[in-house]
Amino acid sequence: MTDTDCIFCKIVAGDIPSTRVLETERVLAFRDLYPKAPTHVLVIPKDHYANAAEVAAADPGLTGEIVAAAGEVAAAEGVADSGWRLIANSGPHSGQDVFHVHFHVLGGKPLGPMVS
Ligand code: IU
Repeated sequence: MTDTDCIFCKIVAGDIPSTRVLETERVLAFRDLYPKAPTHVLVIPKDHYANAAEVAAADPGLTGEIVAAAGEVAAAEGVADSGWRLIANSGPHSGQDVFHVHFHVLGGKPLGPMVS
């Protein structure tokens, strides 16, 4: 499932470059282009889903693979022990900019309050 207008689908296809840090059959993790923390990696399903609820409803197993991949990324980045955050924005109030579901893996510094 691909959306031809979706920038993250183009990253999955390799049509737009990214710095990949982990890849499985169904999941890709790559560095955020504008990092908000020393570790800032986006974990996405290769198939196109708009948001976390949509992928969870369609394929709970895939959602588990994404979260597991996020944990592997955190370990590989060396932030598993110091702590890290997993965020998936959904919709306008959350500030979601890209409508291909992505889980932000953030860490490497104290992250402060979750909502400001
Ligand atoms: P958001 O949750 O939809 O607001 O997050 C989108 C993220 O995607 C944001 O942190 C951007 O910096 C990031 N990003 C990227 O890494 N590469 C891109 O080509 C684009 C956005 I467009």
